Amino acid sequence: MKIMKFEGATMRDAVAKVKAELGDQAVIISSRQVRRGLLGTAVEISAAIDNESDVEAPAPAFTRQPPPPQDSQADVEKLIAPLRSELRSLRAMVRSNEPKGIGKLESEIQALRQLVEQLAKPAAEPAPASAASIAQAVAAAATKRRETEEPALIAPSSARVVMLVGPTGAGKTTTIAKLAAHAALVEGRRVRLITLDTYRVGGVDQIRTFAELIGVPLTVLDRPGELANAISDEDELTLIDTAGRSPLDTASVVELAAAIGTVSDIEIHLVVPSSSSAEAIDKLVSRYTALSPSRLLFTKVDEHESVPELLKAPRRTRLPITWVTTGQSVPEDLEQPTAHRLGELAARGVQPTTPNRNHRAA
Ligand SMILES: Nc1nc2c(ncn2[C@@H]2O[C@H](COP(=O)(O)OP(=O)(O)O)[C@@H](O)[C@H]2O)c(=O)[nH]1
Ligand SMILES: [Mg+2]
Repeated sequence: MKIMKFEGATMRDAVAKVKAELGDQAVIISSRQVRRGLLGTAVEISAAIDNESDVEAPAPAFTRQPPPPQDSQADVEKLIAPLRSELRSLRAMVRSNEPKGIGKLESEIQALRQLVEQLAKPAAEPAPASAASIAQAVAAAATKRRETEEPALIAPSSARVVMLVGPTGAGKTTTIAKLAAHAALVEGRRVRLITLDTYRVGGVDQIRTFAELIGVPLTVLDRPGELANAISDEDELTLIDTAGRSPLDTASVVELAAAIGTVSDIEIHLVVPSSSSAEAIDKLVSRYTALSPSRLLFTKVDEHESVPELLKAPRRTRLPITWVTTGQSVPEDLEQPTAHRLGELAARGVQPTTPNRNHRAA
């Protein structure tokens, strides 16, 4: 509280001074008449003013807090509005006890959480390429290349002229008969047989018997050089039987190779008895190289409990298999195996109960 004294000629003058100085809130505590000069008097007033009244007085500008601007409040409201409505719908959902909606909501929240976590994660730095990782990548690429270049185990026959070559007694003539029977009797194709096996006594008789039984024409050639002229476009399939010769007789292979030089669309199958070792097969392949056989034909698979070379030889020699033979019966014991079937035959041979025993040549 502040107390001040005011003096006026009259009481009215003194009060006016109080008010002028301290305002209407001032409280007059006391007043008295005082002597002034020899004859004069004056009125003295003591007045007080409460300091707290100052609070009501306008404060200095810098102490005042500015009210939030109208625009930012509107922005906040804008942001909050969708949340409010979301909350309202959530409340409504919970109140209406809608389990389906809640489940959906939960999964949405979960998805959002995952998204936020992902976004929050620092981007993964690409691993620096180390020598080891480069070597790994190179090795993987090489493996892939090897896989794509992996020689085929099987391949269908696609030529119009098919010739069987191979050692004596391998089963060439019997197989020719099976193929001819299948093509002519099952597929109804126009088939011709040609034999070059005039070397061995009885060779022609054997195939002639088959030709007559099946009902297909047979051409007997004394010399391989006559071959090109014997092949006719009118025949849909020409099957050529050849004589087996001594492993030392390379001249006959060269002669045959020369004879077929002018024959187009010919496919040569190297006939391999299933008893052959890997080494024997490789020797056979190199012996017949001049003829460039394109297939291996395994015979007598039925005589073995397993024939691993059915899988190994095609890969090693890069000569796939079209047919295998599984017995002496003509025409039944001939199969055109799938790779899976080839695997079965390689592992277990011909099982007596195997239902697919007689896969007919396609
Ligand atoms: N067990 C069995 N014997 C076969 C098979 N193929 C041919 N043979 C027999 O092997 C022998 C020789 O057959 P052949 O066709 O004359 O052989 P080629 O000299 O190569 O013409 C004959 O007794 C055939 O019956 C076969 O798949 N399984
Ligand atoms: Mg023969």
